[in-house]
Amino acid sequence: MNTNRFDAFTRAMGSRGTRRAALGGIAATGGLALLGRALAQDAATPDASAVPATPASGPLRVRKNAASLTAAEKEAFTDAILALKAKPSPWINGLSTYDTFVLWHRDAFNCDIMAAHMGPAFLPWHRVFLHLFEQQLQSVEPTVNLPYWDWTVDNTPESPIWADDLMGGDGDPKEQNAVLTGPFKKGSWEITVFDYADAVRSPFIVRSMGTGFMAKTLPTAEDVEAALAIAAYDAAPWNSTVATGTSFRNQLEGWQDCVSETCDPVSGMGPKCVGPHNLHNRVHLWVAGEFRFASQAEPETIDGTPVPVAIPSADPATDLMGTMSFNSSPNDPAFFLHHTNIDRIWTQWAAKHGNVYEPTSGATMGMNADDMMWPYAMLGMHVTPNMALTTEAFGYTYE
Ligand SMILES: [Cu+2]
Repeated sequence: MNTNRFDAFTRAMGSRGTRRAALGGIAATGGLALLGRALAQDAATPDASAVPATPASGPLRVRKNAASLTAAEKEAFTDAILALKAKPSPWINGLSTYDTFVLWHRDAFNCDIMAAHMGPAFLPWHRVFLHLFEQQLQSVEPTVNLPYWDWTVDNTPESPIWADDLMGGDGDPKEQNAVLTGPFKKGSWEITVFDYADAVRSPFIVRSMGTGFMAKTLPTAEDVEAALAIAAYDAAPWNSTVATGTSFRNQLEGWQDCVSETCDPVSGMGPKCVGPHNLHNRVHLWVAGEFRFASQAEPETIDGTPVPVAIPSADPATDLMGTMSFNSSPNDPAFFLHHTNIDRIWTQWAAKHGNVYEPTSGATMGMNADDMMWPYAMLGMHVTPNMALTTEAFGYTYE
C-alpha cells in the first residue's frame, strides 16, 4: 500500500468532517443526519469481514441480458433485492444493506468526496459498487448474478424489464407518478435515504418515462458506437468539461459541451452544460421523467380533496423529477440494470482499445489510476481504478 496515498485519503476524510459541521445548521433533513452517522460509523467500526478481500475463485459468473432471464431467475433476483432491503447493513447501524448502497452513491456527490462521477473513476467506481452489491445479493440468493438492461433494444415503457415480474412498470400519473406494479411497488418498497435536492421526498419509486425536456427517448445503438469509437479512455482536465468527443468515459457518462462544474453545498457537485445529456445520464433522466402536478398551478379537486395529476413538463425551473434523476438514484432498483449495462459497454470498449486507464495524476483524489477509492478504502478494501480494469478480476463476465 502506498502510504502517501492513504494519508491523502485520511486528509479527505478530515475535511469531510469540517464540512459536516458547516452543514449542521440545516440538519433538519434526515439525509444530513444520516451522512453524519455514516461518517461516525465508518470511522469507528468498519466491518472489513463484510468485504471479501479477494475475488471469488472458480468459474466466472455470467451476467445475462435481463430480457432473457427465466421466470425463476427473475424471481430469485427480485427476491434477493427485497431481502437486502430488509437485511441490516453490515456497515452502517440503523440502515438496511440495500439503503447503504443508496447512501454511498448519494454521498459520493459530496463536493469534498467526488468519488464516482464527472471523472475517470466513473467506470471503475461503479464496477466495484455493482460487485459489492452483487455479492450481497448472492449472500441471500447464491444463484443470482446482476442482469443488464440493453436500453438500445428494450427502449419503451412496454419493454420486458418493466413487467410485473422484474422492475414493475411506469409510474401512474394519477397517483403522483408512483410505481404501482411489480415487486417494488408503492406499499411494498419504502425509500428512506433521500437527496437534499429532492423537494418531494416520496417514500415510493417515481417514474415518468420519456416525459422530460432532457430525455424524451433512450440512447440508440449508434450513440453507443460513437462512444466506442473514441480511442482515449479519458482526457484532461479529467472532469465533465473534457472536450466532447475526446474522452470515452465522458461520452459514456453523458456530459456534452460542459463549461464548468460548481459545488452546491446542499445538493453536491454539478456541471453546467450546453449540450443535451447523452448515454448514461440520458437513461437516468428517461426513466425518471420530468413533470409537474396540476395542483402546483390550479389545484384540481374532487369533493374538495386536491387530486395530484401529473401533466407533462412545462417549465424546467419548476418541474419535478423521478427517483432515477437524483444522487440517490439507486433507490430505484432499475439503477442496477442500467449500470450493469454501462459496465458491459466499458468491456466492449476495452476489447477494442485495451485494458487501459488514465490519468496517473492530475484528477480528483480517488480518481487517479493508483488512488484508493472512497468508500471502499474505509471498508478495508484497498481497490484502485487500475485494479478494476477487467471483469475477470471480480470473477464475472458478460453473456
Ligand atoms: Cu452513479
